[in-house]
Order: sequence, then structure tokens, then C-alpha cells
Amino acid sequence: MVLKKESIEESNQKYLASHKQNFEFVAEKISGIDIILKKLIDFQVAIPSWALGTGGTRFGRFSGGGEPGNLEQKIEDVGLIHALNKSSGAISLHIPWDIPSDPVVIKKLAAVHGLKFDAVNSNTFQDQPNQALSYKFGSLQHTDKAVRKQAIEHNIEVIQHGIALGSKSLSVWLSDGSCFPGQLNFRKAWQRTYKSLQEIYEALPTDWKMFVEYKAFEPNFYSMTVGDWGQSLLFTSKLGPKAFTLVDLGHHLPNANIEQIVSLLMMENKLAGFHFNDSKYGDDDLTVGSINPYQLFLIFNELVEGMDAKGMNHATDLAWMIDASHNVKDPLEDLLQSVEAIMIAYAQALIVDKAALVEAQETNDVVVAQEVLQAAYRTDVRPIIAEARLRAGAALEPLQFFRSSKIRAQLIKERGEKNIATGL
Ligand SMILES: [Mn+2]
Repeated sequence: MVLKKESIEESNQKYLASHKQNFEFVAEKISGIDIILKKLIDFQVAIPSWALGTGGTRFGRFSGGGEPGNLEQKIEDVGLIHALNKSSGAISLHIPWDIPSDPVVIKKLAAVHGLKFDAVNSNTFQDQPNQALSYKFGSLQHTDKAVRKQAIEHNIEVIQHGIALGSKSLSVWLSDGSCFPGQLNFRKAWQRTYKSLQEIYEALPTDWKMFVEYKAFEPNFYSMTVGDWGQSLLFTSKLGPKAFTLVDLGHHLPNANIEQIVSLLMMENKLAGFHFNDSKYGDDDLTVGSINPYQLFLIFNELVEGMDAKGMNHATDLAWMIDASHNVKDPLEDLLQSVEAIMIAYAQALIVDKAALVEAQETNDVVVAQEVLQAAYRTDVRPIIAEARLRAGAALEPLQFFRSSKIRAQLIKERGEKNIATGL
């Protein structure tokens, strides 16, 4: 289903008067509001193809109705989100869960919805049906050269799928590691992984990037071969200028200072971008901004500061993507909430009084530094986000529109109650 522009405009009329009032109230206190609005309109967050169905845990999965059963329907779902917020103009594919049967047709379909293809993701953390060798004891780190070769070839195949779709980057997340002390020689595991990554790196087209994502634990619980940003940075530094470290917010040990990690990776020109989610305990994959919105703001504050210091384009120089699992919410509603939370944190970072913050930092005025940050964080920027949406032709109230138009009910009617998304 495709949303009509007229129905979005008609819905916006209902909210327009109160929106204008709210927007003017906040906008008059912010200098350079038009520049901020332009940045917000340009900022796009990619939606992963695996997040459009209901997620689950190892204990169970409670699927909702009308899930997208194939890649075409997933693109249609991202198209719906993008029509509602105009901030989700890209989709990120997981191979082999979402191999396009005909890339030309798929590319055209995405273009109809105004979507581009973001990073392609390889998968060597599961065994696929008919796969010759098992990844039970790792993939790129494996003691058996034949298993490493199979995993390398898979990654190169993923690059080929990406080329056909117009992607420009490969994300590699490895579950490689060990579950028990003594299982693995750490140095050999690192060196084997590095050699394997080198072979994949060599297969990258010249204008491509490789993202190496780290994770502290799970599925391996004693060691992870790419377990933290230091290990990833070691790989990406040695690999070369096309390799970058990818930060997934949920992949840290509790209380890690992610904003500091981000700042230093940017200093070294090694930050790839983000996988957004939120967590209370571990890799919970909850809706970004639902648990710790202040941390999200502090991360964006470092991002904006770091990107501006390097003269980077906020919208295009780093990769922005959601990586969450929606176990109890409607995935489309959850993704609308996620993008909104990201835009709020970004807008708050844009309105930080930078001159005052620098002055406070240089004079060790700790109190003022906190006041400056929290003044931005406590500003209700939602009318600014809504104004950016309005100017971009999106819905003033995306979630309200989704519910009042009964979009899920229509999807269930089209696809059925039992349609289950591929992938997770
Ligand atoms: Mn991730």
C-alpha cells in the first residue's frame, strides 16, 4: 500500500493551528532555526529489513498480523514509514535473509518509495540450510581454513548483492569468540580474523566502506573476538582507510561512556556510524530513547561537535541506522517512535550553545557546562521536528496518522493475520 500525499495533507490540517503556535513559541528563542530545520530535513535514518517483523527472544516470539513476508513487502513498509516522517529514506538488507530475486526490479520498487539501499549486512552467525560447513566455532576466526574461506566468500557475495542495489558499504558483525576459558587462543583467533577481513576488504569496490561492528558478549559468553571498540579499532586501523568502527548502542558493557568512545573514534576518522537502540541491561534491542534519552542526547552532542570540528556533512558522512527488535509493539509504530527519538536528540544537540560550552570548558566552569547541556536537553524540540516534517511533506503526527488510518488493519487485510517476516 502507498499513502496518498493528499490524505497526509488533509490530516495535517487538523493539527496545523496548534502546531504553528507550539513551533513559534520554541522557534523564537532559537537562533538560526532555518538552518536547523534544513539539517533535520536532510537527516535520514536507515531502517533494517529485519526490524519490520515482530522480534522475539530465545523463549518465544509472539508475532503480530500483516508482517511483510518478502523483500517487496518490507520495502513497502519502509516506504510507509518514510511517507509518514520523510526521515527514513533508506533500507539496510541482511543477506541471506533478504536476497533480491531481481535487483533491477527491487531497485525500481525502492525508488518508487523514495528509498535508497544503505549498508548490506553479512551473516556468519547462523548456519543456513544446505551450507557445507558450520559456524558453530566461529567463522572468520575458525581453526579450519575451509570454514574461513566459506565465510569470506559469503561476505564477498554480500558485496556483490550490494553493488547490484547501489549500496556503498558492508557491515560485518561477527559472533566469533569463545564460551569457555581455554577454548580459544586469543592471539590466533585475532590473527585469523584479521587475515579473513583483509581478503574481504580487498574485494571492496573503491568507493565502498567496510564497517566492523563490535559486541561485548552474546552469543559467546567468555570472549568475543571483536568485543569492544578497541578491538574493532585495531582491525579497522590495520585494514586501511575504507574500514571503520561501527557503534551499536546496545553492544557495550553496562555504564560504558559511549559518548566518549564516539568522540575518540571521530578524532581518528574511524567512526562508521550507528546502530540505534536502547537497553537497560545488555543488548536489549529496545526502542532508542525509551530508557536513556539523556545518554542519546549526550552522544549526539559529541557527534555534532565532532562532525562540525571536521567539517563533515551530518546527513551523509556517517551511517545512521536503527537496529532494534520489537517484541511487544507494532514494528511500524516502534520504528516511528525510534526515528522521532533520534531526531529529538539530534535537534537538541543542534541547539546547544556551543560558544558558552567551550567557554565553560576552557575556564573549568563545571556548573555552567552542565547548565548549557541541560538547557538544550530540557527544551521541548518536538514542534521543531514536526515543522521539519511539515516542510518535507510528511505527517505532523505520524503515529496518530498510522493509528487513525488503521494502516495495520489494512496490511492484515492484504497480507493475512499469519504472514511472518523472514529473518529474525
Ligand atoms: Mn547492530
